[in-house]
Amino acid sequence: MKKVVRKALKSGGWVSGQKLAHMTGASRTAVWKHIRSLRQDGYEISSASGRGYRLEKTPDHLLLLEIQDDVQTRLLGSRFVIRQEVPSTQLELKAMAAEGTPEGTVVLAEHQTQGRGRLHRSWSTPPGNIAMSVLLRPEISPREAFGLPLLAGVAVVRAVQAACGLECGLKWPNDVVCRGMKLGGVLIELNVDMDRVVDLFLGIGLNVNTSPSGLSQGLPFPATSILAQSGSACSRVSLVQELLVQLEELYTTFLNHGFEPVRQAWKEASITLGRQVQASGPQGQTIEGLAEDIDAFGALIIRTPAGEAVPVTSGDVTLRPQKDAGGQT
Ligand code: BTX
Repeated sequence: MKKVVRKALKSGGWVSGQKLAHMTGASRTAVWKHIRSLRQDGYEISSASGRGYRLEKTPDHLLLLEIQDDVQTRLLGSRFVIRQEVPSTQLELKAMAAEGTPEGTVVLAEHQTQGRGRLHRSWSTPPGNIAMSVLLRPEISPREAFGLPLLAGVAVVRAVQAACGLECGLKWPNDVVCRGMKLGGVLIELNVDMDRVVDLFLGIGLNVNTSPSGLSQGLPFPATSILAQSGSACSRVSLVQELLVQLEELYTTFLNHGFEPVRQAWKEASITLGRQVQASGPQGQTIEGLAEDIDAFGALIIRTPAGEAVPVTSGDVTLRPQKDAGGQT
């Protein structure tokens, strides 16, 4: 019933208490209780005698009702769990997977106390961020799963563009970068059995409505947020919904047609290819050269000055400054 009241108010304008009572089949006292509960959730609702109620503002909280309501996906979001604070949404989802939660389960948290990055690094989650983990169970080998972080990076770039109107790009493998600063990142962790993936935990961290001063200081790579870049807040609910749509579309393509279409999409979103880069090689050696391509599994191919094409499969790359410093770095 609360959902009906919220939907009626979201359609805009004044809605009388009598009409809401009629729509919900409840008493006007019950309607008033739902209004009070919505206000407690952060909805700003005006009331005026003779006119009824009017929704003034939807909160920027990750509310289950809001996210579930218009979500346009079939698989992703089969179950939503939204927490105020967890150590890490990845750890939360892993515990749920061990208990048999279905594929497509999404865990979101307003705050993480031990947010995880790649290579045992940490990820900070200041207020206004998105911290989300999604459970997938693709029938693939761990080697094929190598392409999934790149796939997720493309989904983030597309969703940020569609929901917030902001252009960003991908630094290999999956740093989401806007004007040379890190906007978000992707972490994939696997449970594997006999060379097959059993559970794939896809984590996305994204700085959305975080004020620039709220972003952690002293990071080796400058950080930014959608708010800082576009100058206006972006609805995290819409962004989460769009992220799930983009992820599901790319994931379906990947399952049906393999990595190649995703590879092409990643190349379009890349700010790495065509740049002089430095990376760590398989034996820990430093590789410098031109970021030429990504291969059929997503490894970065660096063409060294000696003309050798070296595939890089892990670690980070550093982009060398461009001669004309005007573009994205
Ligand atoms: P990464 O290893 O590429 O990036 C981690 C590095 O990024 C850190 O060492 C730090 O320098 C920097 N950093 C930390 N926090 C931020 C931030 N908020 N904005 C910009 N830079 C930052 C990227 O790892 C993968 C991040 C995945 C995070 C998600 S959140 C939901 C899920 N749960 C969880 O614990 N991790 C994932």
